[in-house]
Amino acid sequence: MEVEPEQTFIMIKPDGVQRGLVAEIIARFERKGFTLRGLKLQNVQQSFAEKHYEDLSSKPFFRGLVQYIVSGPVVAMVWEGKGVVSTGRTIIGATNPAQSAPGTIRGDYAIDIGRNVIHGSDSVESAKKEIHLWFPEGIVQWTSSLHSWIN
Ligand code: FUP
Repeated sequence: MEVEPEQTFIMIKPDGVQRGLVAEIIARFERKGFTLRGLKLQNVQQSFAEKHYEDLSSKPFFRGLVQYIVSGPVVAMVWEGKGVVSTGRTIIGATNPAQSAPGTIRGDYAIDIGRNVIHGSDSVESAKKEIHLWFPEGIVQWTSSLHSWIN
């Protein structure tokens, strides 16, 4: 039986885009061995940001979080590979940059929980939901002819 490859949704938030961290972040996922499956730069409508973060709608920081996400373009991506949801979260680092380890993206590039550069799905289930929300058009299908040894 063929197992569906694991995918995660990664978003470079407006501060990551405006600080010129896009290439650096993509490089970290590529070098780890994950495969890029979807990529787009886009502005986010308020209602869309509210939908993306709907699980946090009762939190006191929700309004500020939505304002931050709509403040400039974000880079929305789908990455694929073994354990990519969990390993992606490890690469990203803890939510609060004060607690993110050096060597992680937030540990290296952020100091404020409200400007923490990047989002990554927290489970396989939420990854599916987020990929469907952000890429309703679907993603490019391709098979690497070079790196079959990776997976
Ligand atoms: P994460 O999965 O690491 O993005 O963390 P959460 O889903 O718990 O939070 C989503 C976003 O809300 C975080 F990226 C930053 C923001 N947030 C705050 O601004 N203040 C908080 O106290 C907690 C989260």
